[in-house]
Amino acid sequence: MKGENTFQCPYCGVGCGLYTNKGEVPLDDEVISSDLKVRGLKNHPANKGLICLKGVTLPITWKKNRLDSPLYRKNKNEAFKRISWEEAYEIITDKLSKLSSEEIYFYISGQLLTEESYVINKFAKGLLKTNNIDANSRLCMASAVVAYKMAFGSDGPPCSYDDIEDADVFLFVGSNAAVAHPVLFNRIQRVKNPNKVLITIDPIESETAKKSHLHIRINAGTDTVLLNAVLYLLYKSGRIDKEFINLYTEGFEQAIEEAKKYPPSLAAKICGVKERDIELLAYLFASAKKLISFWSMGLNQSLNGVMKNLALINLHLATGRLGEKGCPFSLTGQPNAMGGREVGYLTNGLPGYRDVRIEEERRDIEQLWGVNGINNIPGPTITEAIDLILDEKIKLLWVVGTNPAITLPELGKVWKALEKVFLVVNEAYSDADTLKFANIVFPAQIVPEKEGIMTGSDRTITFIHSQIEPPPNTKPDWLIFTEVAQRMGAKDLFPYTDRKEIFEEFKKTTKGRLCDISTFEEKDLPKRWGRRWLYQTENGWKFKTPSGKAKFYAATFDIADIDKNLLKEEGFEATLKEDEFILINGRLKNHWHTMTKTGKVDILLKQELPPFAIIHPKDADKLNIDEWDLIEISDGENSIVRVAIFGKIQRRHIWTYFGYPLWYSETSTNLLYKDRVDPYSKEPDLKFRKVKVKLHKKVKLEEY
Ligand SMILES: Nc1nc2c(c(=O)[nH]1)N[C@H]1C(S)=C(S)[C@@H](COP(=O)(O)OP(=O)(O)OC[C@H]3O[C@@H](n4cnc5c(=O)[nH]c(N)nc54)[C@H](O)[C@@H]3O)O[C@H]1N2
Ligand SMILES: Nc1nc2c(c(=O)[nH]1)N[C@H]1C(S)=C(S)[C@@H](COP(=O)(O)OP(=O)(O)OC[C@H]3O[C@@H](n4cnc5c(=O)[nH]c(N)nc54)[C@H](O)[C@@H]3O)O[C@H]1N2
Ligand code: SF4
Ligand SMILES: [Mo]
Repeated sequence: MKGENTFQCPYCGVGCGLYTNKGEVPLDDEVISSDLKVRGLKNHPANKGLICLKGVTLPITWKKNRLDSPLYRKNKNEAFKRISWEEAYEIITDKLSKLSSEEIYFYISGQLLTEESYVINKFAKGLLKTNNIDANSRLCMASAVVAYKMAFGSDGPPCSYDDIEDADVFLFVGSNAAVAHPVLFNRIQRVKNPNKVLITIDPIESETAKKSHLHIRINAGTDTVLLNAVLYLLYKSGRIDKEFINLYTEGFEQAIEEAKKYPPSLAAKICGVKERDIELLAYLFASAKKLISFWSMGLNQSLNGVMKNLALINLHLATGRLGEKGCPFSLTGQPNAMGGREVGYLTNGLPGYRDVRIEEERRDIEQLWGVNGINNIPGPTITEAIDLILDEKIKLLWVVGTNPAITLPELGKVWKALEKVFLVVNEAYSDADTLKFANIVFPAQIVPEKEGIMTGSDRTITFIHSQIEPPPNTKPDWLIFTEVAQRMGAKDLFPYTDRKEIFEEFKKTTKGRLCDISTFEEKDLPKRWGRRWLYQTENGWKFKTPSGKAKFYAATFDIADIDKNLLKEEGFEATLKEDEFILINGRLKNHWHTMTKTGKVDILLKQELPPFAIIHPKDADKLNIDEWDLIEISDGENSIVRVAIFGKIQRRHIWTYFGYPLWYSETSTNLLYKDRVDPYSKEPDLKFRKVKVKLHKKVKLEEY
């Protein structure tokens, strides 16, 4: 145990401040009774002392199945050999030197420290001069980022957690915050306001829906229509904020023209909701004291993801619900997806919320780094890179802090690509599924073994003090990249001997930018960058768009796999044959994605069902499916097997978990999702797929 005793939780984007006492790390599951405790930090602005079960059980995840040596194999059918760091560095530098920059690709993660994302981004864009770098945020926040930028000129979230305590209406659209952002949800539940209303829009009665006053059980993929209908009603009844619209926005007419296409009666049919629910939403947008809408993957991961976002932001702009009166609040998923935005780790980004396409911004960074020729064309996204691997254009893939063998869409194709490419993986655990395809493995340290910063959903940066000794022979990701760069002769660009030097360099790139943290000191953290209401000035609102005004958009509706005309004429069910369903998915309360950490915690595992899918009992009945039978879900090409569980889900929808690792379920959910993407954000449609469902095996309960 070393350093001060506080750190940020390495799980979700709430970004809770946690602390440890000075106990020994237990080697088994006795953590609850052991003398080592992880608890919520009382004076942290995100959680104010609260913590969830994933946070409490962190210590159990720290020691099991850790990698403790670099591994190598030339051929993927051979077993790995343990090699020294020097040998591993020799192999990788040799390999890199023989490839052109465009043959190399980096796929990184919102779970890395800001310093780490910064260094890897610099390695790609500054040293190799390639924009072949993307992160798992592409599967996550990309649509929200693009929509925020379109509407506000920047993707800095406009408000903060401080807005929660005096709000009265909380709208969750495609967000299961009770599961995915539990401490935030807990904070909302604690708000003492007799007029408080929680509403959830979700095809399934999620944990959040259960705890809400109203659940609007919408057909998957149709949120744009619902939200347009709400705008239409607000407009028609004159309950819009004309002053705000005139002073601070542009494009209102376009948005209304589009919204007019969806009168509530039509929208109700398309969305499978009651007209009255649309009226109620309009009423709340018009009359709430302060309305915050939270959204997450139910909106972002869609062919229509950016438009879903914009349709929601339109409602806030039309009713002037920013700042004192509310906020459109995109919940980030991972602990440091926000830090990733700050360093610009996607295909088009540069540090300090900059873009490779903007000459001046490129020059800034070239000057700061002392390099020339940063590439001005955004690189391919990760799903495009998979195709480029299969086309033999990309020959080396370096994966850091993500587990694409489970979480990318169209896994059949992804596995072929991972098999084909020379794969380098920085990973902490020996049982992560992506390792099955690797050539070189670098054993990585995790939070809170290493120190550094992360930024939570509301722009609050927390310092992670190292809490435990890392396993011997492991290194933090920033050091691995620094040492490789140094061996490639780039000591001037990567002179770091200490993580703090990277922090100081990164700070300089933010000077004068929206996310300016150039004066932040580690000792001041946790601290939020920007004003509480990011786009507010002394004289009203000023956005980062060229005109300074926020922008409405015509939020056009699109949907995959479904005949849109039939949908309008006859409604959702009419578009599906009797055994056809829409497969949706989401998260489990006690597990983190591919379970490399939470899967090691017995008390979390014991609460879990075998791989299951939730289906409406009436739909199941028609297919002769009883609860606990095994069912097969297929798209004609691939199929998965799940235990049928009955639940309150929209008819003809079926829900499962996407993150089961292969040791937990032999059949991976993402075999069924396609890599079709939103046209603006290139975020894959990871939540919507037409499938067929049938009985796989009748199961007697004794068999469980
Ligand atoms: N316990 C836990 N917490 C996590 C994570 C985890 O793995 N485990 N992961 C973190 C990460 S990276 C992220 S991105 C967040 C994600 O947080 P969320 O987005 O809240 O999580 P999901 O369960 O994926 O999706 C939310 C809901 O969207 C619904 N949905 C699906 N399709 C539609 C649709 O078309 N419209 C609407 N309105 N709803 C739809 C699903 O039924 C689901 O209930 O969670 C973070 N927190
Ligand atoms: N169908 C469907 N697919 C989805 C989603 C969905 O809702 N539906 N959600 C998408 C979203 S939002 C997300 S964010 C992704 C998440 O998908 P992934 O990022 O692939 O999932 P994780 O299990 O979080 O993988 C993180 C990996 O990094 C390792 N790791 C942890 N800490 C460190 C570290 O400090 N350094 C290194 N080198 N490794 C570390 C972990 O052991 C783990 O193997 O899944 C996406 N895929
Ligand atoms: S709410 Fe999220 S950040 Fe907070 S303790 Fe739980 S998993 Fe960690
Ligand atoms: Mo995510």
